[in-house]
Amino acid sequence: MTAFYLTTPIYYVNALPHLGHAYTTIVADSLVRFQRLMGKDSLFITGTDEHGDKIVQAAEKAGSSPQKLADDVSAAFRSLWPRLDVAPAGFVRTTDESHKAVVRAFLQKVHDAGDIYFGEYSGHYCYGCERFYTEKELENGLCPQHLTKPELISERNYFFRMSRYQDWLKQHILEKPDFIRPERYRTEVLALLDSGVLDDLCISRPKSRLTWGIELPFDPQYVCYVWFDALLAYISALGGPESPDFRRYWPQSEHLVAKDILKPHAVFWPTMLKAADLPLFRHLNVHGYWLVRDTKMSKSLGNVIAPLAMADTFGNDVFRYFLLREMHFGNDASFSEEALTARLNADLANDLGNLFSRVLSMTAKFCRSAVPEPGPDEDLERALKKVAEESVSNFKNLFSRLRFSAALESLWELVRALNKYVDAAAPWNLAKNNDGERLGTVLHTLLRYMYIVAVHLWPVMPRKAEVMLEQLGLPVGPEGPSSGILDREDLFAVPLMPGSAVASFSNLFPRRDSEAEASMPGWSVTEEAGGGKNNSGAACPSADRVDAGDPAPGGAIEFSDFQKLELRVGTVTACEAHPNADKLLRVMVDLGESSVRQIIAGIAEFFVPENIVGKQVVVVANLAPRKLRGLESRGMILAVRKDEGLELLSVTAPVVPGSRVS
Ligand code: ME8
Repeated sequence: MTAFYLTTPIYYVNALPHLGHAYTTIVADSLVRFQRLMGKDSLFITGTDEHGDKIVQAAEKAGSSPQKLADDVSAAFRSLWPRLDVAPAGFVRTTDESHKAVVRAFLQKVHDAGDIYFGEYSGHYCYGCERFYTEKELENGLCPQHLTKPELISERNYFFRMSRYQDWLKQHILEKPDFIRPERYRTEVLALLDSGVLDDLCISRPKSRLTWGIELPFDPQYVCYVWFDALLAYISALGGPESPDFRRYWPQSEHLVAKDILKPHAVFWPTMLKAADLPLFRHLNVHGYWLVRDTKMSKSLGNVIAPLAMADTFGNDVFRYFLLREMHFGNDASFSEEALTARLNADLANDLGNLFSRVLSMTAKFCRSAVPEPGPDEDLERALKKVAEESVSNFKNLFSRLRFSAALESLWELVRALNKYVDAAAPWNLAKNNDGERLGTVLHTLLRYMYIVAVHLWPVMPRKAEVMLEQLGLPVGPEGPSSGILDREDLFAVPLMPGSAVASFSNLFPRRDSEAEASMPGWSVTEEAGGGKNNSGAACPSADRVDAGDPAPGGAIEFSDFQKLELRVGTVTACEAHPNADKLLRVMVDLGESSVRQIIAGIAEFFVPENIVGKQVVVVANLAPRKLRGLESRGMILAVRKDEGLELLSVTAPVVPGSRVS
């Protein structure tokens, strides 16, 4: 089995994990899950970078010691990952003894080979960046990253002969076009190598100035520069260059970083490996920055996004989907709760969630939730197959090249085609006309492709994909679908057995409408404006309010007022109790649109939910959406009072869902 080894940066312990760290690590997790489904023996590692001035200063500021700070923050990173369903195979701390041993051996080897020398250096040192800047690199005399004045330091130090490898590195990048990707970062590194002579790298700090680091094996008066230490975590995570895991995984290694640490990864790291006579990694994958409403995230601006808060609000899977879908890998992206809500409502609730909801409720209604026997394919199925094959082939191709957003967009072409197929094949008409064979073909086809969608989504949304597969009667364990499944020739030969049970109801992605929620504090279902019970004849509570501008009950309205009303007949495809309100039912109504509507109706005391499924009802279809006890209602079902009960308005003979009442 081919191996696949991926690393995230080894994060500094001077700050708690934020959205940026979560993004890189979620990408790593998704990519490794994807490669596993492609049949590779895949793993990724992450960890914490704990040495250096930056950490000493942060500890001082926090009134702590570097060790205590490192212990606390490292633990915060480590415990975050499982909560985001991120499963690294290893977690390196640069203060681990095993890591220190790898660093010392590496330093000794490069020193013995003559690529580390002792010399005098004076330069502009920025403590924030932990590096010297040349005159040329400063902007108006200030560090370009921190906009602070660097200190002029002159001291004797150890240097790595990096300049020696400049031409070799350039040649390597030219020969391997995807060594650094996307292209814009490759171009940036080539421009840097072309702009002048590469300086040698100062790789030590005298203990008189800094003790919090790994002591140089050839001079106890010095500790190692933090980058020369941290980059080696990618190797120490595998047990060092002599280990079997190194031999197995290193030839297939890839790194994942953001643009902020391009130079250490694209210049320091390959030259270090070359000097130590170790093979290079295969790819350096560089992504852009998450901005918050187009502004850089920063503590001082108070806009640092805590990943857990977002994952708690939206759910892990929605959060993961959003991050991969919204950022075009390589470019910056803007984070906002509105953007997250929009993706949730459009892609997940409307497209994917509704597909599952409507197909499973139709299978419940027409086939008692048993997978039907398929008949022969017709043109509609042949066209769908073409879309599906193209969609998943593009998905795989794009995902493996880290073009996650485009890959998901490509998978959504299939999701949207499936919704259109429902509309075109109109299973409700087939049921009405007793065309059992064709109905079986249509529902079977839908269930099969829903399985294909769920399997492809597992790397991005593992928990939701597991629920989808369970709903389809094809559950998988926490390890997910079987390794290599996406690479199989017979991917489309889905193991759906006619007669096996599927779920009768699905509500994968409840919509969110924060504005509507906020605008309706204390809204009560049972109390209308005038007090007592509603007797307006409306079954949906969203019409119960009598606003100041409403005509008085019984008052005349103009014909043009009536024309504003869009009344349509719809078929109830599913119904259940509202999770947070005794008097409400959550009714799913098929109005012949691309997706089924959710209507929250105050009729729970009059109806058993199952008894409404399959009925045709009259719906006010153009009512503005409102949120009722946390669920969005998109319309109103009409009813009429009868004695102590309620009758739903209906038609005397079945009509096509969506037919207009006029
Ligand atoms: O640089 N958008 O650690 P670090 C996207 N210890 N990703 C972001 C981001 C943002 N706004 N902010 C941070 C270090 N990241 C070194 C690395 S590796 C041997 C040593 C992510 O804690 C992104 O992956 O500053 C970035 O490269 C990394 O966090 C920097 O993490």
